[in-house]
Amino acid sequence: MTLYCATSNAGKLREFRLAGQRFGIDVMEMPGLQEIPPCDETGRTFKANAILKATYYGQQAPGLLFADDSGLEVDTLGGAPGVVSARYAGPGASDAQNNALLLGNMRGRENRRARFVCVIALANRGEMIRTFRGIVEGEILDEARGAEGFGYDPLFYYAPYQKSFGEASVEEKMAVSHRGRALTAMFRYLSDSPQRHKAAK
Ligand code: ITT
Repeated sequence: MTLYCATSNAGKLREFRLAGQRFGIDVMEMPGLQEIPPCDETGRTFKANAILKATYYGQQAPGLLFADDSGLEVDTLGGAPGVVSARYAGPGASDAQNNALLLGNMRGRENRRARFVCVIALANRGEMIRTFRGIVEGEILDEARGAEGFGYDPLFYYAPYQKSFGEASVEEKMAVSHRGRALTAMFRYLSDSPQRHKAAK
């Protein structure tokens, strides 16, 4: 079974493909994605933006397509960076710039609680089917640790592993992460629904 995804984030794509392999699902980048003008992510929630992306790109996909909207919520920053996680330090910001801003904003703060949130929206040729949500709780470190993963991973400490997501292998991260949980829910849903399976062929 092939499932298309719409993302321009290479870190996400790597994780999608790995999770798909576990369920025998071939996750492929949507053909022609780079030629389509990017979707305006104007929603105020992860769910709203995931739906915007899945319905927008899905109209041009040859079958089932999903999109992921995700980010980091930090309690002491009132939930920031939240839906603007990708552009926290401004439009086109790099991971390094976003991480530097987060570290600066966290300086001297005692409460380090944070979570990654992921909402995946699944659509069939632009018609919404369902959304799936995953969350993982952690703490913001006061300096980067590790070079694995992407985005805020080196600053996200996951206590059960006693390491940051930047120090965890992609397999370790996906076993517990927001994205791993949301993807598992979607793959289970598809495996349990033979009709959906058919639509994807
Ligand atoms: P697409 O919309 O093309 O999928 P994007 O990176 O712009 O790519 P989002 O708007 O969903 O995607 O922003 C997600 C941002 O949240 C991402 O760029 C990271 O900064 C952060 N993020 C999400 N999941 C993460 C993870 O697993 N590890 C580290 N940072 C993550």
